[in-house]
Amino acid sequence: ILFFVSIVIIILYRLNQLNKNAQIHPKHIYRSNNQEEYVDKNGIRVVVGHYVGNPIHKIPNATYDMINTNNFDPRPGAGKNGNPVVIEPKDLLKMQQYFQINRFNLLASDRIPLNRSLPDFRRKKCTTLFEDYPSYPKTSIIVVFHNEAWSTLLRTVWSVINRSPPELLEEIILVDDASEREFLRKPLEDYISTLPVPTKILRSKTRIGLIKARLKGALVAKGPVLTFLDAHCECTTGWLEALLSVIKSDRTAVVCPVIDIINDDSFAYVKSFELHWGAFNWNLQFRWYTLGGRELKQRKVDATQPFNTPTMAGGLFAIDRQYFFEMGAYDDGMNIWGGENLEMSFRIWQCGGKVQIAPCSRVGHLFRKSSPYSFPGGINKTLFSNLARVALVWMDEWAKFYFKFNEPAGKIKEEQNVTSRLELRKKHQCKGFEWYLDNVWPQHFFPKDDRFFGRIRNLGENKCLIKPQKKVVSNQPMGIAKLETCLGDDLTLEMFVMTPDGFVMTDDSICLDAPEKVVLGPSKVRIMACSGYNRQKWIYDAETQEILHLTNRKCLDISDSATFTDGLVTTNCTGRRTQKWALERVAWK
Ligand code: UD2
Ligand code: MN
Repeated sequence: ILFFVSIVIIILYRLNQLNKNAQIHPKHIYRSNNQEEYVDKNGIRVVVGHYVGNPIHKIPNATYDMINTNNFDPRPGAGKNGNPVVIEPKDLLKMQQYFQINRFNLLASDRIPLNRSLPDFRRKKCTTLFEDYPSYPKTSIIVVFHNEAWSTLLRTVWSVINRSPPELLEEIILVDDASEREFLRKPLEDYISTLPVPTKILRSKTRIGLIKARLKGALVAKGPVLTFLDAHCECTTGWLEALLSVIKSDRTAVVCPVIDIINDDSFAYVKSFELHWGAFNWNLQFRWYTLGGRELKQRKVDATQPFNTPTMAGGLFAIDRQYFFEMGAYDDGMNIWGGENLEMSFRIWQCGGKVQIAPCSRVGHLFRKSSPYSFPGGINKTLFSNLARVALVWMDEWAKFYFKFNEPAGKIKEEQNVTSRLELRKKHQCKGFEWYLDNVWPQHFFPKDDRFFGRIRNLGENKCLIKPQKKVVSNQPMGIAKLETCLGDDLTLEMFVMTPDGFVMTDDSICLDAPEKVVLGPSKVRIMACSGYNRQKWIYDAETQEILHLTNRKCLDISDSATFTDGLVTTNCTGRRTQKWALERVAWK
């Protein structure tokens, strides 16, 4: 009897387990904020996630074998035409184990053939614009990697080979930044020796980071143009011609493709939003924001022409090789990851070049929610040192602004030796950061002398306008304009800028916004993506202390509706106390 009871218990237990596994939804682990990290006995950094909402499901670590073996196992047709890959319920647990290794769905990636087809999202006109491509300069493709997966790395390489005119490919240079995986050594060397385009691997024995790794590649490159890609990209038809054509006509242009999205869960190739350019927030984090007015206008005339962008994302761009070195290549005082994209963007713009996006060039990039590798020296120290260097060399007095609101960077700024970079800036007689803000990014939200910067306090309630916290698409928060108890001096949540045009803006390019026309009653005021339209223009009357909407001519006020607590409205100006505001300047220089 005992025997049978045990058997029944075991069967029930197994069924229960299977059932649990089947219920695991692929989205669960990576959305988890409950992650543990440790270094295992082989010195490999492992991340363990927990299923959200169900602590019973602890995900087993990726095993040593999973991490160190090449598990590439292509299935015909998987991911075809950029379609998502579906993992059967029975493999979901395994999938989550593999996910930890590179922080993307490695199991899905390993099932997609290296030469999968992709959709062509270009405008029709793009297909006829580059027929003179044989006259374009040739390029070396440079891909740096650290512990990249076989399938993503080689799909990057094959997408280059399959979708670039061979006449334009000088060579492919892979730079291995001290990867630990066995399959990235001899097996990779053997594999690339069979490729139809000359391909070489450079190795760094020690971890030098992506900036120095790219420099290493650039130094041996023979092509007149350097084209950089991350190690998990997929290029689509026409991508290279559209980049090289810009450089052919202007050697001082640094050109980026439109970056589409390879989904980290499904590996679907997803079209990205077109009307974006690259900029950055007060913490010097790269951000996509809505295109500036001048560029929008230009797009309406011809949406296939390259347009200016204040900064580049960093990973995907082409540049004339001689120009790259003439202009100071990269700052080799920067380590591991981060900041080099802003450094190069500021430098190129301030020293007479331009950074552009070529809309006929589309390349997919695998965007991840977290970084899979270690940061020797610590992630914060590394990143803040790199950003401190950017600020010290290129941002003039706005460096003070950055350091004031980013203390960890401020603390290590003295350790940075940027003498040679400052000399470079002098040698090229580069313009200042103010010129850059005024001319390259007039829509910026940095505190120039011509505008108010500080706290906006309501005198009726003695509370301050606050930046909404909810993040929506493209990382721009938005929401109903609200007041909070006013905080200390250095709290960026309460800092606003009022531009001479009347925009009340804050970090992340969000603006105070109300309807242009109001017939009856109060109308809600929101804080949302700056659009440049009149609905976001305000007038501050220092005498009456009212904040007046430019077009609806009503006053900014606190709603007295019970269902709309603390939300702001525009309503008829009556002179009541809640319509009075103090603009309190905050000093930062
Ligand atoms: C973005 C850029 C990336 C770089 C970075 C800031 C895009 C699409 N990507 O982050 O190119 O500019 O911002 O620095 O614009 N790598 C190394 N050694 C290291 C770390 C990374 O070789 O120590 C490689 C890595 O394998 C990858 C590339 O550098 O091929 C970029 O790293 P990432 O993919 O983690 O950066 P990403 O896309 O988050
Ligand atoms: Mn990347």
